[in-house]
Amino acid sequence: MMQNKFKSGFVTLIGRPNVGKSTLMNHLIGQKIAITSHKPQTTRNRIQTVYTNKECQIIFLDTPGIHKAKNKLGEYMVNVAEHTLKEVDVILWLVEPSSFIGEGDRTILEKLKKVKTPVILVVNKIDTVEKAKAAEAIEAFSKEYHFTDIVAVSALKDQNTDALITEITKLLPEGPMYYDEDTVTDQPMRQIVAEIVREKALRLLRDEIPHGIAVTTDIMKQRKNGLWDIEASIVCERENHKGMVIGKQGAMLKKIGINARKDIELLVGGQVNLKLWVKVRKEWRDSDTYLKNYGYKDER
Ligand SMILES: Nc1nc2c(ncn2[C@@H]2O[C@H](COP(=O)(O)OP(=O)(O)OP(=O)(O)O)[C@@H](O)[C@H]2O)c(=O)[nH]1
Ligand SMILES: [Mg+2]
Repeated sequence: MMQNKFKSGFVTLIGRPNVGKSTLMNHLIGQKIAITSHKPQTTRNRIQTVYTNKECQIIFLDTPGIHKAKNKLGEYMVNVAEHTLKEVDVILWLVEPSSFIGEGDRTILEKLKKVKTPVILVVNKIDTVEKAKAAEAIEAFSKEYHFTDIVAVSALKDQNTDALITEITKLLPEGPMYYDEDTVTDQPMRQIVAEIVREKALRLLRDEIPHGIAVTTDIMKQRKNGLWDIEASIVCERENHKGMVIGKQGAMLKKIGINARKDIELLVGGQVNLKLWVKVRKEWRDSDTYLKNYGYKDER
């Protein structure tokens, strides 16, 4: 009997903000690497993760939601997402289960029409609608583009995600294992730590502040007894935002720290002593220097 050859390749997840790209990627790889929240524009960088089974290795690229940029950070984010379209074997386009195709999705459609890469339409969040609604969405979208495949899933409830892996595998070329089978990500540890802190801030803070926040990991050292000493800074745009991040008698900052520490301990597999600082950097989202300092560098 002929042995099937091993397959491997790169797969990007793109779509409007908040459609569930990061949630889906985390579920596909079986571990939480990308941060998620109900606020749009959560992901700001390309997050690379690895899925491996007996037949194939898939390298997923989670990307920032494509939106109308309002500052240099936004431009950077959209650029990161669009850039991946040209460097992958398969594109997963995530959409909400709605038959209304808005301006945001139309913009993405135009971009997809310009590339030759196979596109799988992923209708996500099917747990939130009746089956008929999901079918209507599929019909509406399939009129607009010739998708290689269409898969309806619930990333959150992990519904039908196996089918998605099967469809992706069909489209991958023969190729080597790029990473050993235990690798889940090659994102630097310090970056994941900063992202965890940002996630907790995003989830706990009022709407106006989170978008203006950046987090850096300043110190990360392990003591001989195994304990990790970690210091991170939360950067915000205004003095009054700093006050809100700290909260009454430090209550908010404390909450962010407690939540973040739990996740970081799971990540490093040990005890963590986490210290958080809060800084103000006015208009950092429009400063090339600050963007670079906070890890939002131009890809290429
Ligand atoms: N009910 C339901 N909610 C979902 C599903 N997938 C994601 N969500 C929720 O949708 C919100 C956004 O999820 P994310 O994964 O952060 O979305 P994203 O597309 O990565 O967003 P950006 O990074 O901002 O572009 C979160 O509150 C998720 O819990 C799903 O299948 N069903
Ligand atoms: Mg995301």
